[in-house]
Amino acid sequence: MKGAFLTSRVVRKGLQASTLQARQRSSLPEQAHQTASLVQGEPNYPVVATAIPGPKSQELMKDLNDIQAVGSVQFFVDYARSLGNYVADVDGNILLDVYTQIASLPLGYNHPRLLRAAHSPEMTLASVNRPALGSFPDARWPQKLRSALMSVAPEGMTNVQTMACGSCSNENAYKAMFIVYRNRQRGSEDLPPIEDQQSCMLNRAPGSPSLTVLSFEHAFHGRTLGSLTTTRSKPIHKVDIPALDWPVAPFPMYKYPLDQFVAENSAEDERCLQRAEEAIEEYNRAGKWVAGMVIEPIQAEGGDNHASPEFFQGLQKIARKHQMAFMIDEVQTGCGVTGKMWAHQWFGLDGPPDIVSFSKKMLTGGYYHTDKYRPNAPYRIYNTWMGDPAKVLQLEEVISVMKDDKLIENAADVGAHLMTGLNGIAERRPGLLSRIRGLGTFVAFDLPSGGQRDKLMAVLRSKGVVSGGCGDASIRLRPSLVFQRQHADIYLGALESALAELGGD
Ligand code: PSZ
Repeated sequence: MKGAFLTSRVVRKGLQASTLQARQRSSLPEQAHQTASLVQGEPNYPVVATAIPGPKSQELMKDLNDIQAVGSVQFFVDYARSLGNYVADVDGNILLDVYTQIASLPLGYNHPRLLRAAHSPEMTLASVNRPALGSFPDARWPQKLRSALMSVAPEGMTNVQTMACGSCSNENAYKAMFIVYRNRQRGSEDLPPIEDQQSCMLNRAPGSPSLTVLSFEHAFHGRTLGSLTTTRSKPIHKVDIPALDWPVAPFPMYKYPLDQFVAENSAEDERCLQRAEEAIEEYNRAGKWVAGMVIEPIQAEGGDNHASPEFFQGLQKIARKHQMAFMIDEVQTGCGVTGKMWAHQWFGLDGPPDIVSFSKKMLTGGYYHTDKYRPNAPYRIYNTWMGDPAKVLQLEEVISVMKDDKLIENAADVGAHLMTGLNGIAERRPGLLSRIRGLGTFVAFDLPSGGQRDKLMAVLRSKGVVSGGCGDASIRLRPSLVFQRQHADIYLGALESALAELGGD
């Protein structure tokens, strides 16, 4: 408890200083009406004291550069002074964070309930004694899985496997697909015959079969070798890295506003469904059997591309018809941000998907699956840690805060507020913002060019807002679940003034 007190005192002390600076330096109007912040003591608005990255960040970049590549580092963070929706940097800037560590902070920074949970005796034990979960779990592990992960499992998904990160969750889920597919092809759940066991040691068929996974254009499923084959968002992720010959289908690209292009967008769904089925049939004919398909409910890294419930229902039917797994990657869309715990719950699917992977805001990686995808022998899906109980303890607290503070309802409400605000800006500044799209706070919009998008993000940062880009010319919002209307208003104000600076060029 002493530790908890110290940590929160550090956070409070930092914020007192920041509030003073805010009075002196903020160029943004103070919000007249604030609803009570979901994270007590949070700053009221951003403070920009230096260029970003500031001199201290630049110094640290030089230091780090001696040891590793720093090309992707934006600035160095002062985690002790960050709170709620505000990230503090080492140069005294306090920034409204609508990107939140690549969409991975469920409750913002230093949430008091997470700080308290961090000092519980069971968290201390879990942190000091990290188990090899597949072999030596703690007595409370089944109950912890139930109270954290299974309490929010998608309907009908009876199993969960924890993993370390999003990429390795997907990677292992693909393995589960292949095991089930081969068992079905052989018509047996027994261990594979000796011929298979010998040939797999040479990476040859039949033991190493040419099974495949269908993924979609613009998809992002991770960067490890198998998951990277299914990633198709940007060349920089893939170039020079060997990839497997696996099928691809187009993801629908809709015309906006959606209500004006109903017929065109529905034809686009049909086209993509047809192409998906053609790709599956083509690969099956060539003996590169398609064991499953993987898809994001909303493509995130690839440009925040949304598709209709009908499209996903159609895919589920195709997967059933071809006896392959239907897997949804909820690494970025999960944990309540879309206004439902899982984004695919918007789609009215006919029963559960076969596999749903998660990570980011869920704090632990992993995947839910139906009974059918349980491996038929020990050690087929396995590694040293297979997740981390400390992260599951944190998640238990996150889920409890989500319920107490109605954070999923909050995401739906703030998301609607954001969409109204963005549409208003688009009307006032025609030709600048387009394709405004979102579910809950999972919101994005486009600029006329990638160059203007990058410039807008830089201007936003100079006004104290950290945002993220995706796709060719999109800006996306990925705030945490404690992002409220007052934060949305600050964001919208900063956006409008940044757009005025950009002008019409
Ligand atoms: O550049 C990167 O490596 C990034 S930027 C954002 C992500 C990765 N997202 C990770 C991600 C995801 O959005 C989806 C839908 N599926 C899988 C992943 C991979 O998760 P990690 O990064 O935990 O391996």
